[in-house]
Amino acid sequence: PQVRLCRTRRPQQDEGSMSDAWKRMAAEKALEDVRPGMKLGIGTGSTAEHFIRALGARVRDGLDVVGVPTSERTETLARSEGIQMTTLDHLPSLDLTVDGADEIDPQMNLIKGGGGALLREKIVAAASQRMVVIADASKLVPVLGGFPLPIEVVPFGLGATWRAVEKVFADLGLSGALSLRGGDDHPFVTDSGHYILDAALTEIRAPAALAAALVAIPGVAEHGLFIGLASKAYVAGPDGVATVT
Ligand code: ABF
Repeated sequence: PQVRLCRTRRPQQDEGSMSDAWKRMAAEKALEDVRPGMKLGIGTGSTAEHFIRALGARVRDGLDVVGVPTSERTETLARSEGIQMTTLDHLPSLDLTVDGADEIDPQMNLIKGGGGALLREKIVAAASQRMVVIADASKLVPVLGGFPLPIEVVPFGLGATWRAVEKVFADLGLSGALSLRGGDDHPFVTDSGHYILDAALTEIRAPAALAAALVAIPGVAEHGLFIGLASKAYVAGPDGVATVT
């Protein structure tokens, strides 16, 4: 990937809010990719929420776009911002999806799903001609896996799916603990009624092989490895917003 730095103003806030200021800078940069009449996939998470607010301001100034949300909370925020929203049933093909990420590697493979919306995020990204990632610089990593990999699973047969996932890790020489997000008593439930297993793997050296093995497990609805889906990333840090292509 090529990195182009375009220097913009540096955030003046204290260290604690720098990351949020960078997220906002990356989100606002992505508005440059939005054209009138576009059909947009709209991501989930705090960076995506900056994008939704910035897009809402443009819409109220007359920009004509229609969005498809990647989560119910994104839909609620986007509608409150005045953005026209629809579904993939009405618009099965989108021009552009703008979404955040938990990790971005040098090949622009991603880990997503820390926010629990990975299944809808992947469906929407896959229905889009282009996916642009927006992130602060902490999300750039040399190798994926420092962030626990989210795996969205069907509640039925959880024990068997859990064991099958562990077998995939063992077969691929990966070690790391699996945990049910939210815990046994109050598992986190996704917008699609699934659970999430978080896999603390440390390093994923062959993300494509792992992705293929995980989706072959019947109880796995999706996983948070996004391979070959993103075409560009705006990554903001102390030196401004870098464009990664
Ligand atoms: C979504 O939000 C997720 O795929 C990812 O897990 C998360 C990124 O969070 P944030 O933008 O809040 O850092 O994009």
